[in-house]
Amino acid sequence: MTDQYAQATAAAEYIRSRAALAPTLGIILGSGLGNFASMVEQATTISYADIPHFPQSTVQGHSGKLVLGTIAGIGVAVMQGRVHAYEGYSMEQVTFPTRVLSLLGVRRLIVTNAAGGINPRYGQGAIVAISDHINLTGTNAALGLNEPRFAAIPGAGQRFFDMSAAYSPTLRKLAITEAARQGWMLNEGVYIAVLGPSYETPAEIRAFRTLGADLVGMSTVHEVIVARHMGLEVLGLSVVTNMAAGVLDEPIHHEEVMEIGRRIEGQFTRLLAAIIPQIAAA
Ligand code: R1P
Ligand code: CYT
Repeated sequence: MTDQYAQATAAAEYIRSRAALAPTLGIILGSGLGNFASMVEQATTISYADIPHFPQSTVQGHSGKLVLGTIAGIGVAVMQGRVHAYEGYSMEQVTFPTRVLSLLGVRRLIVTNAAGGINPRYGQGAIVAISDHINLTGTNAALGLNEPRFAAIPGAGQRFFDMSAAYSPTLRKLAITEAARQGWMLNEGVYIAVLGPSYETPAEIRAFRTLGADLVGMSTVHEVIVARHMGLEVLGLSVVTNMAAGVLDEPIHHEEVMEIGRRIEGQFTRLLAAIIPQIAAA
């Protein structure tokens, strides 16, 4: 087994050598949502390929760049794209960037994704705050020897850790209030994660609805599990890029997923830009 802590420390040291600024807020941008990174001021952009041990994004719509700088004066580390287990990466590789963000000083994390809408009340293009998740990927991000040195706050970094408020109710409420202020309703929903890369079948989606899921995707839960292991506070936002299989009688394409991500960019950017200073102050 690799020494993930040593590797993450080396990656964080390399990033610090390139960017003086210490981020306190991390943002992981999902499929088609990468353009948000252009909001970063005083930006230093680092390719994942240049960072020691960092996994490479192989999926379209995930450009594979880490952007460090400020938004509204807050130090941020924005990941333009993520890696997924279905790309063939191990749990250690999938969670590596989240571990590195924490070592850089990130204590709050906004995870975003493109998701299929299971809840028929959602429309295509809806932004939904994740209230909880169901990890149906068949594996767990914290697999392997426990590494207490990853604790970001006292008491974190334990072998067994609580997931009962994994998606911070405080941060969620703040996002819901801000959306209402901007004149729209931010719904909450449960995200179910599958391994992928095949999209779900209509029978699976019917089953997931029965299980209590509102959204489906192939990411996020691993990042959130290690974030909670380290004691980071998490806000999760999904963009409903398509209705899930069988909800509408239409096939699902990744092109459409990316296209819808780009289409809601304005609304997504306005929400994030407004909540970032509030999250930093919360
Ligand atoms: C499928 O279109 C891709 O969209 C979602 C799925 O997880 C999958 O990777 O992307 P993100 O979750 O990375 O946003
Ligand atoms: N859509 C998506 N399933 C979907 O239907 N973006 C991920 C997974």
